[in-house]
Amino acid sequence: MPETDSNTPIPSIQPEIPVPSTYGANNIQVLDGIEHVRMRPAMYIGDIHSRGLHHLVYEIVDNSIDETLGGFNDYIFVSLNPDGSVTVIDRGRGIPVDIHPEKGKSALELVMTVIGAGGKFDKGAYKVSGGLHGVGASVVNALSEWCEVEVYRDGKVYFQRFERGVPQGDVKAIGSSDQRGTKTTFMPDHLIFKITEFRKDIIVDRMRELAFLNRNLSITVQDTQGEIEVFHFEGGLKEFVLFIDENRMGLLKEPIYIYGERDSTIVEIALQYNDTYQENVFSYVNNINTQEGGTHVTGFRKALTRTLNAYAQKNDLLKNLKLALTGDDFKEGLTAVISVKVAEPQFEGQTKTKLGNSETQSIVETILNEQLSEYAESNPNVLKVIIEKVKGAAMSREAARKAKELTRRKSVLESSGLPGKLADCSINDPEHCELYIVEGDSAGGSAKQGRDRSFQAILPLKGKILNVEKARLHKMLENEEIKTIILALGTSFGEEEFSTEKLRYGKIIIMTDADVDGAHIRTLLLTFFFRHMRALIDAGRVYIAQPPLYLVKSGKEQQYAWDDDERNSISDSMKKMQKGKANIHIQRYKGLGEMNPEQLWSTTMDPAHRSLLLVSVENAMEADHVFSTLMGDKVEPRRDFIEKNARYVRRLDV
Ligand code: 0RA
Repeated sequence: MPETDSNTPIPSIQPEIPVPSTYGANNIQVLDGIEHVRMRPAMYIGDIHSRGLHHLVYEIVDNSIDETLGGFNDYIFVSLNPDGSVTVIDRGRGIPVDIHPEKGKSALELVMTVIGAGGKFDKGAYKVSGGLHGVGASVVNALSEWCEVEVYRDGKVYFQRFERGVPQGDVKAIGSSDQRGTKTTFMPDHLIFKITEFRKDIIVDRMRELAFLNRNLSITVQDTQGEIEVFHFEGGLKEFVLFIDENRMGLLKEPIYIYGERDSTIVEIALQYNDTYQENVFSYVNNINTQEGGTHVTGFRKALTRTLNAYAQKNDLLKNLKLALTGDDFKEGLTAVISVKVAEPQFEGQTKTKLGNSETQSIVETILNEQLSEYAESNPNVLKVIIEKVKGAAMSREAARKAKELTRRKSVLESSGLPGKLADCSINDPEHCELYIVEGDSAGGSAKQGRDRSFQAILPLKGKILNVEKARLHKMLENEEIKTIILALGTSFGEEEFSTEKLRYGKIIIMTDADVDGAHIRTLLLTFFFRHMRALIDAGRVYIAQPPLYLVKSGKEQQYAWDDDERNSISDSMKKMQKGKANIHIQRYKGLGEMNPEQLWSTTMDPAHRSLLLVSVENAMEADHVFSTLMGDKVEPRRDFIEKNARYVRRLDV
């Protein structure tokens, strides 16, 4: 994603919204609301790029999900239409079309035009409302060139059309039908969005997730070619965990599944242990991914640790372990999904994705304690496997502690504490400093000569770093390249010691060759940052450099190209200036080392001309899936993934 400020209001270019002279105060308010959304779309949907665009679909789908949570709907159809619009259909109760006594307008029109009206309607017990969700269909409507709603209700079909949020006539009956439900079609406004093309894979990821989270729901996605995928998982979260661990070896025959209700809170949990060393816990409240966790996750951890610990003690399974187990020991190789449905969720935290309801913690804790101890009593063999895994984690924790002490002492011995290979910059205000992590000594040499040494530091790596997907903590700390990176960053390492505040650079820029090896090294580095320094990615500190792929030369003229299309259009235009007589020479850069220092500076490192890709994680569950596919043990899924995704890879962005 390029660096942009999506909070900038959208000025001018907006077509005037014609206002009939008979409009009263109510309507002026409505129009003010719509105009505000169009002036500051990022306030409502996050940004005006790909993320915000796809958010429009989620917003409409959320309304259908509300109907599902209320028990009124079991089917959602999402179509990416050839003209660029999107259609969402459900079989819920249908948006009411009767006239609101005070406002003198149909409920449908109010839902579609009054910003914030969505939440005021009683849509059932477990409303979706967290993070950016729940801004309502009216926001989607305001940001659409046009939007058409059909309601199937009371034997009739009702219809209303809107343009840039403004109704084009009242709702009217246009036919009869024995169906129930709502059909919304909208065309995202190209005056608002920088990107207006929907990506099927992004939509599919979220629809699959929603289908896992709502076992009674069937979701169909149709793409612009008319191809259809259906998501329906009767096993619910159990199948979700199997999907997450598709590329890992499970230790239990099947995930453990827990379901319980108490005081109108619904708790659903599935968990599995696998043969890796990471923990993957994904949590949801009313179908919203709670990235920052919250009380439901705290309740889960407490109950898991307590129940397993108590069982192990009681059955004398820890006798030859010389250490006491800690909460962390239960995390190694754990994959779990926690989904709660809460009537009045309180969202907190930086991104409003942390559940605050204190009662939810004890509800989750109680239900898990009860059901997991019951499960343990009747499945002693499964418990043996889990406790063995936990003991292994405890012993490796001890080994890691010793290894860490060694690295600490060693870094103290080195006079500056910085790795010898690092060519540091001269200023030391982190905000203005950049660290280039570069593949190989020759590219490192070019980068060192080409850089602006006042604020750019260069760290050349000696080839491939360790694949951290398969390594335990202490193995990682024995790896020279990893140690070098940690020392250069200055952040320290590990759950307790790591701190973004100690980061010595404002930008960490991965700069690798444009070949297969380069892509591999970049993936290894991203795996490391994602698994062990995720906070740096979330803080927007990690970037990928974009060296050009081609140099197109004709006589004295030369231009760089970043992809095949650009290369072709440059060479075409060179031919036309020189009337077809041009002698065009195209050089394909395979390695950074093929560029001289000046070229590397002017194309890739100079802040005035370079373009960097910011690495961000849209969906942690999907990112985990990609990394475990690419870096895990199983070969088949990796081959499938690469074949399926090759067409999305242009400049191999993330
Ligand atoms: C308000 C009230 C009722 C249903 C809905 C909204 C509703 C909204 C959407 C949006 C997409 N699909 C939807 N389905 C239903 C309840 C109406 C009743 O009591 O019959």
